[in-house]
Parts: sequence; C-alpha cells; structure tokens
Amino acid sequence: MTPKTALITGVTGQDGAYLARFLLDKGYVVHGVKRRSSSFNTERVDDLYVDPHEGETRFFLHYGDMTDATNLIRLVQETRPDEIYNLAAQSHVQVSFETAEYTANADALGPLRLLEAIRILGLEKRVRFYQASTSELYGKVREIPQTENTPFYPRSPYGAAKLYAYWITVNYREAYGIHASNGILFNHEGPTRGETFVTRKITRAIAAIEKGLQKTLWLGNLDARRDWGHARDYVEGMWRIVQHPEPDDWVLATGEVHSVREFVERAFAEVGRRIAWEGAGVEETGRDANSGAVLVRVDPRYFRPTEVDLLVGDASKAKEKLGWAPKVDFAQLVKEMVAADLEAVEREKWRNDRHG
Ligand code: NDP
Ligand code: GDR
Repeated sequence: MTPKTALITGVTGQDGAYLARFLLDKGYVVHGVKRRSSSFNTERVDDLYVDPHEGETRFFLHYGDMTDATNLIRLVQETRPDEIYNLAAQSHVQVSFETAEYTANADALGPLRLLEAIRILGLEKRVRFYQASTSELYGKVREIPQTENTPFYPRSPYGAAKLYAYWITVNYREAYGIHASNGILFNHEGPTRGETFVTRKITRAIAAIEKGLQKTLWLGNLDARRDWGHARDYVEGMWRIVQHPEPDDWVLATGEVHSVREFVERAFAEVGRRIAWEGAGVEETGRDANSGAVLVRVDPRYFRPTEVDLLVGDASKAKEKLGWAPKVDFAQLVKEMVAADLEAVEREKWRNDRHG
C-alpha cells in the first residue's frame, strides 16, 4: 500500500516536530517546510533527518515561507500531499504587538495562500487541510468554559490574524468543498516549548537558579489563567481531526485551569522550594520560604497592551466524535518540563566548563 504523504508547515516549531514524529511512526512520508535562517533552526527535528546520500528516509525538508505564495504553490505541487498541516505562524502573542503587519502576513494571509495553492492546483477533492487555530480567538472572556460555539473576541494582532485564518478555512470548506478543518487548540507545552513562552521561561529559569546560573525569574501578569496541556497529546488530536470523515472545527483542551502564579509554585515545588508571595502588582515578589531569597519579580515590560485573562476549554465534542482525550495532566506536564530543563542546563554547564 502506498504510504500517505503529509506536508507540515512550521515543522521546526514545537508542534511541527512532535507531529512529524507522530506521522512518521504511523508510516507517513513527511515533507516539512523550514525557513532559511543564518543559523541552524532545525534542532527539534535533527534526530528525524537522514541525509538522503546516506540512507533511506521518509522525512524531507524544504525551504519555504508563508509570505511567499509562489513558493507554497510549488511545494504543494512537488510534494502532492494527501494532508497539509498548516502550523507555521509568528506564534508569540506579545511579539505580535510589535510586528503586527508581519504577523498578519504570515498568520492570516499565509493560510489563504496555502488554500489558494490547493485550488490553483485543482487538489480540492484530494487534499485534506488542517489550520492551527487557537484559543486566543476567544480573547476577552465571554463564556466559561469555551466551546466551538463561544463567540470570538481576539485581543492581539496575533488573535486578529488567526481570526481571519479561521474564517478563510471555513469559507474555503464551504465554497469549494475542501476538507479543511480548524483545530481550536488551547495552550500546549512540553520540554521543547519555545523559551519565551511563559511555561518554558519559568522551567528554564528554575533550572538555571538551581544550578547557580541565575538569581531571579522576571515575569509579567501572574494572574493570567490558562488551560495548559502537553503538545504530544495535541498533535494526535490534529491527526484525528484530519482523519474525521467530515471537515469541521474542534476544540482541544484539558478543561483544567491554573494561573501563571500556580505554575510558578508547582514548578519550584519540583526542586523542593516553596514560594512565599508578598506585595502586589509590579511590587509583588516571590521569596524562597526557607532562605528568604527573592526568586520571582514582576517586570511591567512583560505586560501586554490588552491581555487575555482566562482561557479554559471544553473538548467534549472532540472526546465524543474523535475519541480524543489528553493523557498528561498539569502536574505531570510541569514535572516533565522542570526535569528536562534541569538536565539541559546541567549539560550546557558541563559543556561550558569543559570548553570555556
Ligand atoms: P512555534 O512558534 O514553536 O513554531 C512556529 C513554526 O512556524 C516554526 O517552525 C517557525 O519557524 C515557523 N514559522 C514562523 N513564521 C514563518 C513563516 N513566515 N514562514 C514559514 N514558517 C514560519 O509554535 P507552536 O509549534 O507552539 O505552534 C504551532 C502552531 O499552532 C502555530 O500556528 C501557533 O500559532 C498555533 N497554536 C499553538 C498553540 C500552543 O499552545 N503551542 C495553541 C494554539 C495554536 P522557525 O523555527 O524558523 O521560527
Ligand atoms: P499565550 O502564551 O500568550 O497564551 O500564547 P504565553 O506563554 O506567551 O503567555 C501565557 C500567559 O502568561 C502571561 N505571562 C507571560 N508570558 C510570557 N510569554 N512571558 C512572561 O514573562 C509572562 N508573564 C506572564 C501572559 O501575559 C499570558 O497571559 C500561546 C502561544 O503558543 C500562541 O501561539 C497560542 O495560540 C496560545 O498560546 C493558545
């Protein structure tokens, strides 16, 4: 039987790398799109890559960019995928306030370019399309928990760009009969999460503090609440969405909600430290309850012009119709991330001591 072929944009990102691994395990041929960069940016998929001169492989990397329509058309034409997973995006909410136009170009027009590539190449009935939609679409709290029917109210250039992407996916499904689906995914993390997202920033800092390389963790809004799951579980959900006979829009979430402050407390508890909070607002600090050392401080630089206060999802539809359920809970997620960062910092330290 000919194996299925998938094209993944954003393959060098957290989800792209997990998804590539998942699909390769299922026997797929996987084509990943990476951006040209002046330094290596394939760290998350390096272990999957086999130099075609040196052996058989089902994993291929191609240069591409979501802002380049002709490149995307050519990639779809050359790789002839059965499934396209559009994961590429400028995915940082705070950065989107500074690079609003670029974020719109990559995150809103990028998906349009891919959908147009499908049409131009006459692949409407052949290709299945997955769009990485997000709980950031809900933005300002209007209903808890959030479902597929909760109204959207994005609160950032990122959210607004993803809103366009969501609706253009719905529109191309309805207008041209493309099997195009939105996964409305709530926050999902893991040891390979980008270092500037709050969970990884916390776990990396804790590892660095433990190893004596850093003194303080500087954060923004400690009261923001999120529904944090594990990326490994969520990429399986993406695949299930694409396999469903009917294209549709789906929430993937754990239904469990915690504040940034709780994440900090849970993560420090992993290294045996209890945090005692004092002060309020930008004056708030978190001290080691035993030694009194200040471990956490607030820097208003990390506050967003408009914040999303509370996201918590109801994934009942995905549970019922896709048989999807997250396997990793909050405590396990934090444990895995802290352990991985302790190991990573130890390795870095060892390398620096040896070579520096
Ligand atoms: P990452 O930021 O880790 O990865 C984003 C990927 O997109 C990277 O491979 C990046 O390349 C690539 N990329 C960025 N801009 C472009 C561009 N112009 N052209 C081509 N590639 C580009 O994000 P995640 O893996 O966490 O998320 C995957 C997708 O899911 C994103 O669309 C995100 O918005 C969305 N999402 C994520 C959630 C989460 O909690 N993780 C929740 C809901 C939605 P490079 O490595 O070179 O930077
Ligand atoms: P988010 O993730 O904006 O939800 O977007 P992020 O981890 O950046 O922020 C979560 C919450 O933590 C607060 N926060 C901080 N955030 C960062 N990055 N750095 C800090 O120092 C800090 N201090 C407090 C934020 O204000 C926010 O409320 C992620 C991305 O993966 C998106 O691409 C995705 O669509 C959504 O999740 C669902």
